[in-house]
Amino acid sequence: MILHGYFRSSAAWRVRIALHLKGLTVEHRYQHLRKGEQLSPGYLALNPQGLLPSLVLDDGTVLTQSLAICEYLDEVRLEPPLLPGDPVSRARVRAFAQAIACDIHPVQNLRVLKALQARGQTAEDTQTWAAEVIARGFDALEALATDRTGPFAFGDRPSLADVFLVPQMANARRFGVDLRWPRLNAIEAACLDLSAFAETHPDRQPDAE
Ligand SMILES: N[C@@H](CCC(=O)N[C@@H](CS)C(=O)NCC(=O)O)C(=O)O
Repeated sequence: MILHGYFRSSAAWRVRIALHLKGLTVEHRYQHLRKGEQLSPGYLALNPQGLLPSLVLDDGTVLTQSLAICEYLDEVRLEPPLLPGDPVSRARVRAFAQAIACDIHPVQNLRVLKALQARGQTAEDTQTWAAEVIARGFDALEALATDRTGPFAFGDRPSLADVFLVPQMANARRFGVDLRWPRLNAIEAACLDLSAFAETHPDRQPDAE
């Protein structure tokens, strides 16, 4: 398989973590977001959204959207599971991951910040707004993570909730958010003790700048 990513893409980092947890190795190809390589004709032919990540399967099938990719990996490689067994817990883990993927992360996207700046917002305004969205989202995540029975967001092993949270916390730092959420901080620390999270960290990627 081939993973198209970029060291700083938090959506690509989610997939790197899931692959590592599943013990799967892939070839990595890099699209430099600041140089606009995600919008090159070659990449758009793979992913018409022009977003990272994309995962190309061995038969050439292209999968897009990090949540869909992570769930695909969870379905084809059952161990260790990234979703709990019972339906209510599964829904809660998915809700946590989707709060990040659908509600918190999208507004820090390069194209969104650029579009706002093209409409007259200063870089400082857009950064401040992005940081506010993250902080409001993290208030909710801290409240959603109340029934922890282990070191991770939901239980004693990492789930999709953790896979999505850790990259978002790195984004929060980049946007200058003061990380004042004790449960989220404890979850992140537990995750970063695992090689699946530590070795896939943006700073440790070959394309890191
Ligand atoms: N919902 C998508 C979001 C993907 C996404 O926003 N990727 C960012 C990098 S983290 C990107 O490619 N941005 C390029 C751009 O804004 O042009 C997913 O989860 O895969």
